[in-house]
Amino acid sequence: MNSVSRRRFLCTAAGAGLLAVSAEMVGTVVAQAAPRRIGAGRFGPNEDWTSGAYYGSLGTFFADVTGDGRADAIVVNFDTLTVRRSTGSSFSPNEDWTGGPYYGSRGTFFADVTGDGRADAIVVNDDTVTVRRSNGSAFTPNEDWTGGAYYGSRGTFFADVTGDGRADAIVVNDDRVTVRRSNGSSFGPNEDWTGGPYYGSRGTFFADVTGDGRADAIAVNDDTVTVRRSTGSSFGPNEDWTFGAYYGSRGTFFADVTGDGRADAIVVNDDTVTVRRSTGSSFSPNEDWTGGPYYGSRGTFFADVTGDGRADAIVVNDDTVTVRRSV
Ligand SMILES: [Ca+2]
Ligand SMILES: [Ca+2]
Ligand SMILES: [Ca+2]
Ligand SMILES: [Ca+2]
Repeated sequence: MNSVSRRRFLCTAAGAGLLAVSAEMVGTVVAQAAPRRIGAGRFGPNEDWTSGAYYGSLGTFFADVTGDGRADAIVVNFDTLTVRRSTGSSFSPNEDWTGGPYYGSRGTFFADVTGDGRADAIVVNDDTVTVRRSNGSAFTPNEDWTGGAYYGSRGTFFADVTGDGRADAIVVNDDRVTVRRSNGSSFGPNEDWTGGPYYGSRGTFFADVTGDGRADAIAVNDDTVTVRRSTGSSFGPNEDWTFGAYYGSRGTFFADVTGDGRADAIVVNDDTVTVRRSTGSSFSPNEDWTGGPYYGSRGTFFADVTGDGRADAIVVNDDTVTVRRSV
């Protein structure tokens, strides 16, 4: 290690709060993780990623089912479930991942409940929650993960609220938010994480806005957006993160578009897409990221399809799927 890189490491270590580092310790550092590059703060030009229609009658989803860090494009139809892998600059040809119907009467979801880095396919039915694990090229046979009914009157969600890398099962009801932790092969017993009602009139979301690896609970109401941080075993007190109304007529989303590990708040309106960055304790002022209308007739999504750590903006229309990269 030359003196330049050594100085850089010492500087980084001091910045991280490690004040005394011996030369010997420095010498043992073989490689440091490259710092994430923070984006310029906009979505780039339109790119056609499918060159033709691609959407599902039961839903279109973007999640990394292959485990390479790039979100893939998934469509759910009555007869089967199809994946098109992200190459980083387009979606490759159709692959049948279930060889037959797979969807839930109360919803179909994609999240990594096993913790291997590949999003698994989850269906919620009236009587149970079923998981089919991703093996990287297909979804494996049905596994019953709840042994009984589990869904919320105000929504059912899958997000890692405990920070162990496995998405947990969350239901929102009128009186509370309940979590069942993933142990990698099933969901554990019910835990009350709010001790009372918590939901938003315009939507309830679970995303890691603080950057500690645990998804936090977010409620979007007419007058403001509130956050309750995950402590790993409950959601903490209410915090006002916008001090005023913030929601989109075409949707409100939480995804890390800047690449700092904290999910940002995104609203889609008829005229533009607006981002408010997470500071870790609030959402900062409005930024126009598209300079004009950008939404899909069949849905608008934010997911990292390029694999650089920043969520991109995806619109699904009748004729094609368009991506605008976070740049
Ligand atoms: Ca992928
Ligand atoms: Ca998995
Ligand atoms: Ca968090
Ligand atoms: Ca961010």
